[in-house]
Amino acid sequence: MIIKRLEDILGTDAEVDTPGWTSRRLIFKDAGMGYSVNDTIIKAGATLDLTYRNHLETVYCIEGKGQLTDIATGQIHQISPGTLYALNAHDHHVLEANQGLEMRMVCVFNPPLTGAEVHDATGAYALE
Ligand code: 9YT
Repeated sequence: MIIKRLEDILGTDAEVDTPGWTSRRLIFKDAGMGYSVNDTIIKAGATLDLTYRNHLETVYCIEGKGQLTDIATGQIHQISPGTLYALNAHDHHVLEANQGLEMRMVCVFNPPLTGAEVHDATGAYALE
């Protein structure tokens, strides 16, 4: 059994900070679970243009507000606590956090992240 607390990983290598987001990586590949789990802050006003071509991702919003654009259809979805989106088709999407309000998301990736990934120029993570 693995027990982790967010407070124990803050300030360690498992906390990955970028200009748009900070990802606190709770479960990653080493755990052998077949998926990874992050507690991710999307910074207020951030706009993320993402296509996880190598991963499937499910995202569950627990704090903050923003909007998600499905680039293929142009559909815009409002995201708020209790909203989940699952990128089941490697969907090209743009996530925007409202100005003045960060978002907090629980993010699950399959295959699992190794722990240190940051996005490449296309908004993807490499397949490790
Ligand atoms: C929601 C989203 O994809 N944010 C980018 C960061 C990523 N989810 C991560 O590594 O936690």
